[in-house]
Amino acid sequence: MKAQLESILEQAQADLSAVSSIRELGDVRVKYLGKKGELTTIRKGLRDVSPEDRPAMGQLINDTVSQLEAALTARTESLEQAMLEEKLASETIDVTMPGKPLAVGKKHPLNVVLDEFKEIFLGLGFSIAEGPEVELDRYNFEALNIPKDHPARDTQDTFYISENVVLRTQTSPMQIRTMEKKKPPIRIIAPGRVYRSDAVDATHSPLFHQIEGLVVDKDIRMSDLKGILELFAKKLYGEDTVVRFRPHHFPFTEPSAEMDIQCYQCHGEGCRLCKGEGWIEILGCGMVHPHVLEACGIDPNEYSGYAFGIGLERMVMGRFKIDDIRLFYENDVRFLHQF
Ligand code: 2U9
Repeated sequence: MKAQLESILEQAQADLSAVSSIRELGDVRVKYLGKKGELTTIRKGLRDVSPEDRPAMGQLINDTVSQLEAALTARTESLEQAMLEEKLASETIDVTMPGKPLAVGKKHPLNVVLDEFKEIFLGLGFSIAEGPEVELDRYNFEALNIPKDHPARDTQDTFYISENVVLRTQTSPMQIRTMEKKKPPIRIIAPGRVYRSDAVDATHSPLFHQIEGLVVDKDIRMSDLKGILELFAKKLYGEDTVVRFRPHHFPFTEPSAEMDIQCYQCHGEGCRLCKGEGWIEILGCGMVHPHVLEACGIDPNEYSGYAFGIGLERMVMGRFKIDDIRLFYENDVRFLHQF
């Protein structure tokens, strides 16, 4: 019996050194200590041993079982340790590997200039107005001194949603809404998308952006308008910028003007950028028409105001020498990454 137990223990130790997983280890345990395991069977055979030999035999079996249990525990630990080491080795991070390049976004060129514009006017005490892109005819036209039969409506190529609802053709309705709600002094800029049913080409798009400004207070004069726009031009185009004002006509301002800057490329000599003119048209402006003030419930005898409007795309195209307006809306990263 003693020899038999020794040989079982020897065999079990050999089996244990051959296992390579916790599952196989379980199989070894079952083979020797399970219900029908070899040691369990020997223990059952004790009942056939004579009573005087039984205690010594029992002791021998118990010692063998203990040794096997100890061997099983040791092997479990060594297997677990090996598995842990393998896992750690496979999960090691090589900190010297080059990182994956991160695609960093860039500000859209329209936003580059719009943000500079906002910065300048916020610094001058203006606030930013916002409003709907789908507008009532009343705000887009009527209140701006453009009645139903006015020829200016033809030039605006309006998208009509219904008879009295349009996609705004200018950002001016935001100023009308502000004047309706708020008493002067008013000092706002209104940047945003506008829509005109234009045929698409290198300089026309049915969606573009305008920035308009409006100041209404007591004693506002044309000289205030000229002063603020000259200051704006110098901040955006450089301190040595020269400006000029030419008379013009808009239904919503009287008198009206357009502001040019002397060409920043040829300094007035005439070149391709300014089409030989020496001057580049930048914006339209004027004193708010008394009809417009009246339409918003502001007494034109008490208050006066000035307004101006700029096409953002045109300004950005000149600044960055972009020759096709469509590039702004295609979101081609090769284009966007240049600004
Ligand atoms: C109110 C009263 C008057 C805004 C103005 C212009 C002149 C102008 C154009 C510039 C290029 C539009 O994008 S563009 O084609 N705009 O020339 N805009 S005065 O006048 C206003 C606005 C609001 C209540």
